[in-house]
Amino acid sequence: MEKTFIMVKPDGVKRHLIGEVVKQYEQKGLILVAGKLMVISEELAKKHYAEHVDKPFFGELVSFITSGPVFAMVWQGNDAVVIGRKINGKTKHLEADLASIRGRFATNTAFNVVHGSDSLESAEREINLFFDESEFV
Ligand code: RTP
Ligand code: MG
Repeated sequence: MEKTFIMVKPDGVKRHLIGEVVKQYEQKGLILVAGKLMVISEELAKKHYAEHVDKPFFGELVSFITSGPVFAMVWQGNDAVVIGRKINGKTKHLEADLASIRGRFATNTAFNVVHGSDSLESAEREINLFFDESEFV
């Protein structure tokens, strides 16, 4: 069984979309094994987005993701990583399928409501960054 790290970003929390995101994952049949509301520190944000450190939008990305509470989750199931990417939709809001979370709710590439791990390796890294063993149910 795979695990993936999914997060409702500050814009999604402000727009009251936690329930909508959780519902999509529950209805698809993935199992929630950890979850918490938290504010990300600058240190954690820089580690989480380390792959983007050289991108022109890195500074904005770190200030956005630390700007308010996020809802961090770990979902488990067959092919959880790929399913998570499909449920969330493509990064660029104009390319996101209209049935996906970003397709339905995002009107901007930067403020795109949700995060999802892009590979099994990323999922393991991100889960370890955000959760302790003791937080899994
Ligand atoms: P995520 O990591 O949030 O699930 O998104 P992703 O894999 O689909 O996209 P990624 O390339 O990892 O980009 C991370 C986040 O950076 C913001 N972004 N802004 N201004 C821009 O051109 C731009 N491009 C990306 C988005 O918030 C994206 O989700
Ligand atoms: Mg990514």
